[in-house]
Amino acid sequence: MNRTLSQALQQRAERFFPGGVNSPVRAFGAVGGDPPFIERAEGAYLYDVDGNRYIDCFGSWGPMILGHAFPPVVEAIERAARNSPSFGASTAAEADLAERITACYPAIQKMRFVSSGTEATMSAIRLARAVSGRKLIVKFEGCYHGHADGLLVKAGSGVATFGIPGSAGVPDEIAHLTIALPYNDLAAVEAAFAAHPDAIAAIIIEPIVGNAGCIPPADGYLSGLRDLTAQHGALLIVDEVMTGFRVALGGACEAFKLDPDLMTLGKIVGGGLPVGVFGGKRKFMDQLAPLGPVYQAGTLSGNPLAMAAGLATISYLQEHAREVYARLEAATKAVAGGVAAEAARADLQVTTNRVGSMWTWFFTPGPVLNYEQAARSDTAAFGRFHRAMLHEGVWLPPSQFEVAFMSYAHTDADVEATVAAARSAFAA
Ligand code: KE4
Repeated sequence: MNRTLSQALQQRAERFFPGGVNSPVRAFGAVGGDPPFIERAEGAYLYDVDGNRYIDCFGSWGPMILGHAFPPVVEAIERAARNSPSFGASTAAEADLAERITACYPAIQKMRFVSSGTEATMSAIRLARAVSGRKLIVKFEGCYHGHADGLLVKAGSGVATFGIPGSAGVPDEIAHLTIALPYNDLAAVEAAFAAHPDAIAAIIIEPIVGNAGCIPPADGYLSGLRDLTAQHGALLIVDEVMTGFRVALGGACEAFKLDPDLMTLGKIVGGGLPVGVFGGKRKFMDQLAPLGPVYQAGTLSGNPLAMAAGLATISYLQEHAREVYARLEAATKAVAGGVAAEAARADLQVTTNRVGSMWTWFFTPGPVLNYEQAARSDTAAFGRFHRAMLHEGVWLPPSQFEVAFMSYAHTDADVEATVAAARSAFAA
C-alpha cells in the first residue's frame, strides 16, 4: 500500500505540531507505522491522500455514527454557513437541539453547550464542587474524561488515597484533590467515602468504559454508585461523551436506567462538529452564571454550524431509532464475533468486549472487567494486528485501549471484508 504522500505530509506536519498531530493518539505511537493523511471520507470509508480506501472502524472517535458526509448533516451545515458561521449571540437553533437532547436524557433538566468533552466534564466538576461545598473528586482507573488538570490523575498507592499526577504540569496540589479507584469495585468506593467523610464533591464515571478499551459495568455497579453518592451527599456525574446516542438513543442512562445529578455529552451530539454538553438537575444548573455564582463561558459555545450538524444528526437518530440501533447492533455483533472467531482459529488469545456498536478486541485471555486486567493485553500483538488490518484496508482505532465504532453506513459487505481482512492479518 503506497503512502508516499502521507509520509511527506507527516514530515511537514512535524514542523508545526508536536508529533505532527493535533491530538496525541493520532500519531500511531501505540501501534507503529505511518498515519495516513485523509483527503475525504464518505459513508463507511476513509480515502487517504495516496488514493487508498479504508473501512473506517473508529468514526472520528465516535461522532460519525451515521457515516461520513451524511447528506442531511452536510446540507444543514452548508445552509447554516451561508448565514455566517458564528454570531456570539443567541439563536433558536440552540434550543432546537436542547429540546431534542432533553427528550432523550430526562436527567438533563437544563444544560449548557461547550466546544469539547473536556470543557463539559471540567465545568460539571466545578459546578459539583460549588453546590456541594466539597473539594474531592472520585474518578476511575481507565476512565478518561478529557485533559483538565484534575482529571489527568493516576491512582495513588492504595485504595482511597489521593491521586498522583498523570501528566507533567499537573501540580500535586491539584492531583491530591482527585481519588482514582478501580472500576467495577463498589467496596473501593465505600472505603473512599469512609476515609473522606463529607469531603467528596462528586464521582465522575464513564458508565461503559471506552478509554481503556470497552469495559461494561458489572451488574448492579452503576446503581450501587447512585445509592452510595446519594447516601453520602456527593453528586453523581455520568460522562456520556462517548456513550451518549451511541449505545442507545438515551445512552447508558437509558440502557442502565441511571438518574445522574449531572451528566455530559459530546461527539455524536455535534455530528462531527465541536460540541460538548453538560447538564442535569435544574437546582444545580441554575447556580451557573449569569444566574448563579459558578462562572463558565465560551466564545463558540452553541456555535450555529455545530448546532445545525448536531440537530441534523440527532433528528435522524430520533426519527429512525428503531432501524438505526437494530442495524448497528447486528452489524457490530457480526464484525466483533467474526474477527474473534478468526483469532480463535489462529490460536490467538483475544477477549472481545462489546456494548452495542462500541467494542474492543483485547489481546489477552481475559476476562477484562477493569483497567488492571485490560493492561495485561499484549499491546505489541495489537500493534501488529492494527498495522496488518490497515494494510488490508481496515482502519481500527490506533490503540489497544480505545474502542472501535460501527456506523449506520457500514454494509454487510463491509462486515465480511473486515472479517476477511482479519483472517489475512492473523495469517501474516
Ligand atoms: P474531548 O475534549 O476530546 O472532546 O472529549 C474528552 C472526552 C471526555 N469523555 C470521554 C468519555 C471521552 O471519551 C473523551 C474523549 N475521547 C477520546 C478518545 N477516546 C478523544 C480522542 C482524542 O483524544 O483524540
